[in-house]
Amino acid sequence: MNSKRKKIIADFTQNPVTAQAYANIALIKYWGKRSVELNLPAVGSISLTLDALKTTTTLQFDESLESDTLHLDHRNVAGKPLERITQFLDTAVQTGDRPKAKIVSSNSFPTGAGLASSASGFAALAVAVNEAMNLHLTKEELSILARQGSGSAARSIYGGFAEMMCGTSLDDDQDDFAIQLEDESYWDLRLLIAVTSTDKKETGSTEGMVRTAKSSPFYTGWVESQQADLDEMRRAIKKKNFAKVGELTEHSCFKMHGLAMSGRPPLLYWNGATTEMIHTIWNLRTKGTAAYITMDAGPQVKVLCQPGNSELVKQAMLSVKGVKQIIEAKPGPGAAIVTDNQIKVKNS
Ligand code: 2P0
Repeated sequence: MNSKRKKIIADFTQNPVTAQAYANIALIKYWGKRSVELNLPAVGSISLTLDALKTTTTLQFDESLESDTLHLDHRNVAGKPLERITQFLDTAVQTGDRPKAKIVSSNSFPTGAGLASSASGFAALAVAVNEAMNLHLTKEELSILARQGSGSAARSIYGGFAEMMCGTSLDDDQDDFAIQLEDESYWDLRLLIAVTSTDKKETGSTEGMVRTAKSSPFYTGWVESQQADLDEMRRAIKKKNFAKVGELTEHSCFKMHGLAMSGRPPLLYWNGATTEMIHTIWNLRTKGTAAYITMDAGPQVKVLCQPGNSELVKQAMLSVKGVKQIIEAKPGPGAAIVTDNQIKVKNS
């Protein structure tokens, strides 16, 4: 064990540490990796953190444990999800020779159905392990750590609008961190989420990204056109130009899904209700209501609108057959430690 590792292990607390983090919606999507091994994105992305999609995670290192344990949404979980967490903790602490951990986590929304539970999950875990192991990571370092768990998690370190930067190295991830563009109080917007299925998706994002990069003839165009979308979105957010933010959000979403559909075999994350919802929202827009669609690696439809239109948009969304639930979200806060029912925000 080298001296740094010794110090890290010597500093840890066996007390439980609780963190909260919120999922985010990518307005400019991340899809594709330049290194699968290091989980390095092929493109940058811009997101909005959402207050209604919360993960609460309690982490407790315990020298008497023989292996890590995971209790997720009131169930013991083993296999791949637990292996992913063990690997994440080993990376965070920089050694597998560490006290094992008990992790109890719950989501305020369906897990694994394209609602970005891995984003809030790994952001919460990054903040919790930082506290429990006294790693003293800055926000940018926390985002690098969260990214090693899941690419989108890097953005959930921050509240409001965040941008994930994309480096160029294939063996170094120091340029692949997220930054905050604007905090959660900057712009009062609504994101309405129509849950059209709570089934686990058949093809996860990682597998989907790898397949697309390997087999889509459009992949190079996707990567090359991303910078212009990022630049335009940053400007539109700065000007609070809602129509522009909405138009760019839809464009990035359909470009990503078109890309996924063009892989071999094709990847289609939508169901019937997803498609029906697209037409419903576009129809609403032709009648003068500014509302814009986005979707991730699942059949749920997310609609961006302004607060004054949210009730009207919600009613239109509820009229679509197959919609099980509408979740209404506002811009949410960044990941933080919870102490005595209070959120402790560390400035770094
Ligand atoms: C995003 N998605 O930007 C894109 C849009 C889904 C569609 O990031 O492989 O779970 O763990 O880095 O973060 C979902 O993928 O992928 C995702 P990994 P992640 O939000």
